[in-house]
Amino acid sequence: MTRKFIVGGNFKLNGSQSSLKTLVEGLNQGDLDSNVEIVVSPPFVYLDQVRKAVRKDVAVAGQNCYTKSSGAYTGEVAAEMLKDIGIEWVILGHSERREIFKETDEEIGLKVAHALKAGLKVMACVGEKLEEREADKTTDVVFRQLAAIAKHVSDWTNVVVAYEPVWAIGTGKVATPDQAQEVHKAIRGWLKEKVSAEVAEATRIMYGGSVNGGNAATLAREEDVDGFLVGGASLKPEFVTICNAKA
Ligand code: G2H
Repeated sequence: MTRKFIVGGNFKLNGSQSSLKTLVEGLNQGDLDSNVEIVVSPPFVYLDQVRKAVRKDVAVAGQNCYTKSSGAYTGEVAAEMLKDIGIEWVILGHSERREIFKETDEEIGLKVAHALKAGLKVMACVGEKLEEREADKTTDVVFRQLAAIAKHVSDWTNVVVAYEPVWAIGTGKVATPDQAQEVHKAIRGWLKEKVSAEVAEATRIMYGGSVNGGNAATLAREEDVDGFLVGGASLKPEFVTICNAKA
């Protein structure tokens, strides 16, 4: 089975109307590999602007959403609202949400459940911290995070797993291709054991953490690396190089 390569641009808390206009124009003019699925994720307030302006073969993702559809939850955004404005994807469980905003495994599982129910596709993020890797706990942590997500998923068609080692995020310290492959293979093994061989074979596992135009092609050669979730470099022209890394 061939898994379609997927590249996400997670703009995080960056951008303005004017800078995103320029960025989208760059993408629209870029020579993008048509065999790659591309998704960009600007901050909420720019989702509509980006969705309307970006080429139709590039999808748009929210960077988060809540576990409820509506109500007295000041400051939150519902999956249904993202759907309502034509957004197809959402990133959930990013380590910045886990660390800075104290989202728990349980809460992330509930968010995944709700987003899928609302009809969004989900990039579900997992990844270990440096001290956890050094204590040889990488797979313990990643499997624990995966289990909390998998508990709420009955159909994996609309789920992509993003493995993002926290020590590699925004640090310039990218995982080596071997390090990435080792964990991606372990994740696929976990899916095979805990879900099914079919789901393990079909589910895409993206790598995230300091991916750039210089290291993407080498990482993309690894058997179980099915794409990238890109932060800093997605705001730069080299994002096009990363999208084409598999070509
Ligand atoms: C990891 C990644 C994007 P960066 O968070 O999700 O960010 O590429 O800046 O390390």
